[in-house]
Amino acid sequence: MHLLDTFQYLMLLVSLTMASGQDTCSCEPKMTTCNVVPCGLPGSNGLPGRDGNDGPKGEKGDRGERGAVGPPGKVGPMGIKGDQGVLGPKGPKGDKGTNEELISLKAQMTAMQEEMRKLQNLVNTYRKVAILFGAKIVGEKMFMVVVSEGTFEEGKIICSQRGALLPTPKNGRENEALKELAEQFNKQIYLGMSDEKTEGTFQYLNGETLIYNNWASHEPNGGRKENCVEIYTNGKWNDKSCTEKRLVVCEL
Ligand code: MMA
Ligand code: CA
Repeated sequence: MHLLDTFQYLMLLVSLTMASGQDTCSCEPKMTTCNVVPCGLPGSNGLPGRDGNDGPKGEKGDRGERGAVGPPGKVGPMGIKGDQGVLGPKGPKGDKGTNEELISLKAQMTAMQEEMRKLQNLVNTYRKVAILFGAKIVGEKMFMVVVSEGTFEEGKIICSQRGALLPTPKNGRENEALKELAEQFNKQIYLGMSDEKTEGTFQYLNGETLIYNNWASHEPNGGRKENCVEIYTNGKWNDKSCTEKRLVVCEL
C-alpha cells in the first residue's frame, strides 16, 4: 500500500511538470475541461495521403540539340565511262624461238630448194625440146612454126587451137627472132594485128594499140585493100591483103 501510494504520487508530479512545460495546449477543448489531467500524451503521425490529380499541360519545350549522323543512303546510278588510260609499259622480251621450229623451217627450205631444182631442170628440158622443134625463144616468149602455108584467118585458127596466138613482136629482139624464122623458111609471116576495124590504125587482135612497129619504107600503103601485116625475111613490115598464103607461126 505504501509503494502504490508513492508511485501514484510520482506519476502525478510527472504529469504536472509536463503540463506546465508546454506553452500551448493542442488538446481538444473537451480535454481542457479535464480537471485532474488537462491533456493526454500526443499520438503518432498518420499515413501520408493519396497523390493529387495531374496538373495542367506545360508549355512547349525548347528545340532539342542536333541528333547523331544517320546511316549512309542507297548506292547511286553508275557513272559514264571514263577516258582511255595511258599506254602501259613495254612488256618483257618474248621467249627465244625453239630449236625445233628452226630445224623444221630449215627442212622446209631444203625441200623447197630441191623442188625448185627439179622444176628448173624440167623447164630446161622443155626449152631444148622447143628449140629442137625449131622454136625461137626470146625472154619469156616463144615463136614456133606450125604450118608451112595458111591465110591470116587460117593462121588465127591454127594458133588458137594450140592455145597460142599469131605472133606480135613488141621489141627489136622479138622482131629479130621472128625474122630469123622467116629467113630460115624464106617465107613471109602474118602478124597478129590488123586495121580492119579502123582503117589506118593498126591494133593487136585484142584491140590494144601497137606499142612497137618495124614498117618498111612507104608502108603501110594498102588502104582498105591491105588490112593485115606481114614480116619480110629482112624483118621489115608491110601491110598486105589477108588472103595470101603465108608461113604460119604462133606465139606462146
Ligand atoms: C606490093 C604489095 C604492097 C607493098 C608493095 C611495096 C605492089 O604491091 O606487097 O603491099 O606495099 O608491094 O612495093
Ligand atoms: Ca603495103
